[in-house]
Amino acid sequence: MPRLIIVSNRLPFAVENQDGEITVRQSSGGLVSAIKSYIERNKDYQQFTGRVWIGSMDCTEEDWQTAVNQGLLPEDLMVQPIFPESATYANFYNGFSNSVLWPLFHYFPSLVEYRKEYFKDYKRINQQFADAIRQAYEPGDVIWIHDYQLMMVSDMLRRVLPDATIGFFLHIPFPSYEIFRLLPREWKQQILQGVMGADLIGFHTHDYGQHFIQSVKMILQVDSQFNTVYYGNRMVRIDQFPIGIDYKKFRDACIDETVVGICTRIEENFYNQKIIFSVDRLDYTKGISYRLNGFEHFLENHPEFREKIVFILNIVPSRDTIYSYNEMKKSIELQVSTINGRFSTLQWQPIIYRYNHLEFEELCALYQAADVALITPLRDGMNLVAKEFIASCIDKGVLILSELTGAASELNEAVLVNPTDTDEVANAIYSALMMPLIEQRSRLSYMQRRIAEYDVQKWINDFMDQLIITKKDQESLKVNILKENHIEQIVADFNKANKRCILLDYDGTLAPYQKLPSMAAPSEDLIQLLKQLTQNPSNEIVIISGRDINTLEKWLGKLPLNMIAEHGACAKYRGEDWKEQVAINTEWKEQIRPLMQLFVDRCAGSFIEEKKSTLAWHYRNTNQELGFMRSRELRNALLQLTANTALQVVDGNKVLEVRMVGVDKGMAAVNMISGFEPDFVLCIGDDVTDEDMFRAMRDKGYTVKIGRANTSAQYTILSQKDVFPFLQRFVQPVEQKNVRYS
Ligand code: GDG
Repeated sequence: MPRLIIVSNRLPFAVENQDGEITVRQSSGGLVSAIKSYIERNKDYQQFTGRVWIGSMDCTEEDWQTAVNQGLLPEDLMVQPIFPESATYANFYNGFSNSVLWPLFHYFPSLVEYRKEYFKDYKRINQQFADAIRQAYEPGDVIWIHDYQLMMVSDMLRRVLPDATIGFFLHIPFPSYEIFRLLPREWKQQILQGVMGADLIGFHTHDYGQHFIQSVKMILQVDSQFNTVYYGNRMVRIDQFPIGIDYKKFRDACIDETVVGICTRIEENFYNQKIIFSVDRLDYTKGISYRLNGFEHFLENHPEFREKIVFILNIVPSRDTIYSYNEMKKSIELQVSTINGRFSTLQWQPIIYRYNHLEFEELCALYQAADVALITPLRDGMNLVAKEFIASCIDKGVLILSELTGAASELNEAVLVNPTDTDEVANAIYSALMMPLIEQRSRLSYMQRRIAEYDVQKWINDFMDQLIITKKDQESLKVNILKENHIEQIVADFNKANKRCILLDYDGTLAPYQKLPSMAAPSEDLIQLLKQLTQNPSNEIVIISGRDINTLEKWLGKLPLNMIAEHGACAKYRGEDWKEQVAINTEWKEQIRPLMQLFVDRCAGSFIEEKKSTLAWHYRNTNQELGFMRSRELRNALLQLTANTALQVVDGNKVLEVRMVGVDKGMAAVNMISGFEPDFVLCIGDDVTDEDMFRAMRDKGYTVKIGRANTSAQYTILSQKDVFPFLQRFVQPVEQKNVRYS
């Protein structure tokens, strides 16, 4: 049975040395809270035989060893510390992680410090993590890497452990492509490549996942289907897993003696006053200054509430070695004292401000005592405090929550606000204070049910289940490279057969792609090969292409071939005339052509190819990045335009093609071969449009895909160059076989 290797920047506790006395302190924070409760609750859980937690330690190796020797470390998991060199770590942590990724991913691009040494050391520390994981790794282990500090570890590991099961979870938002693309080219490419080393990539919300997929498509130029990205020879899944809390722990705290005791004291202290509460790490993303503005505005608008409310604002020290965080702390403190100075009376002060870490019991007591939780970050991946508050409410409590948190998408019954809108925040405080108890309870019960249902156990189990499923799906999608023994079998079957049918796509299969479609005329060698194949009357060779009739006639018309043009719209049997296979309606072209023309104008080098039944926009010959970007835009526009019509948008190899539904290579191939009754079928193709043919032919014969990509074909040939030698294996003297002429 496998072990679970959890990897996070920090281990879930700190080792401190005070005058030679070593102590171990639990750390707080969303990630740590979640995984610690999972481990506590799953002591006997049988899915994994063991748990290893790898993370960095901010202490000397000697102090660590002392803590180990004194038995101060948790027994329920193996911990493997990493001791990074301090200057490198500072560039990695304060630098790249917290002065580049953190501000950018939280939509504060102006705070980003683009310094090369930060990126260099980010990579270095990520490599140190990858090396440590590799050392700890045993075959079969499941590796789960967490958060923005370790975005390059998955790929570094994948290079040395190609078959490992790796999951990655991002705890902060993934920003929209327009924000992410601000990173220098090399950084953004390597970060995305880094994350794509994982098998399953998890985000808190659907939006973050979509943003990530969009960036991967634009920057790494790969394609996706729903939540699946095909990257190199691997299938990577992207999904949403909104992190939950340990609901039971917070419910149990509601009846815990110590907690109830503290709660009672708070309530007595603020007798006759409503309590508004907030707790946040010190961070600009938490929007504390806007929150204070909103509160001040509320006090201005509602003098009747003076002396009747108190706002307990608890800020937890964080990243205080970063200069800007210290400046922010000073500015918050100034704002608090300005508001207090302005509204306090001899017996009342509106804001109780604290800058400290709370014990768990005190935190729970404050959640319970609060009438209103005011949680208004400018951005937050999820925000666990909101969920913890809801879980702690017994018979009262209103949550005012920023709509810019991940939690807002689950907690619809909260009073949702835009944190920068001072009026809205002030009004929300007023309506929360005035909300009838019955409404409070009704809203709470909806939210509590949801949080209880998808708690931290569910979150982790869900992620693990999806990771295992992804791994299995990858296995079933692995391409099956056509090897010599397969070729021998295929050739043997060919030789045994009385009637053989070989269906061949043209571009990318028989001929390599060229800058312009008109440049892909067949070489003399190819003509000779086709001639030889067609010499044997037992062979029916079918060229099945998206090309128009004229081009196929011009290039191949003199050979005794069967041909299918325009993906099946027209067909011609050997020696006969071309026939339209479906009634072709072309009125739709008038709607589509102007849109495609717009993209021709906007993307130099792209052009429209008009065939009888289809319109295609080619972008092979454009600037790679621009062409890809425009192709995504055009694809979206075409999909919108053709929604609920009989038209289909085919996303081919550097081409977007619009055609009528029902015209595809699958149907065309079936129709064509039905007349031949072959006892041997081989079809070869490279493009998305050939997939229809592969699906239709899979149970009729051999199917071969050119190029490494996800396919329904049975076999894969990696390079177009290898098609020619493969086809030569089917050339044989006519009299060698027991030929039956048709
Ligand atoms: C990141 C993302 C995402 C806080 N102060 C004290 C204390 N805490 C505990 C809370 C809560 C956790 O720390 C904070 O979680 P958040 O979710 O609010 O924020 P981050 O730490 O920034 O977490 C965030 C999270 O990862 C999980 O994916 O939600 O968006 O930024 O559990 O209770 N606990 C104690 N004393 C404190 O003073 N005991």
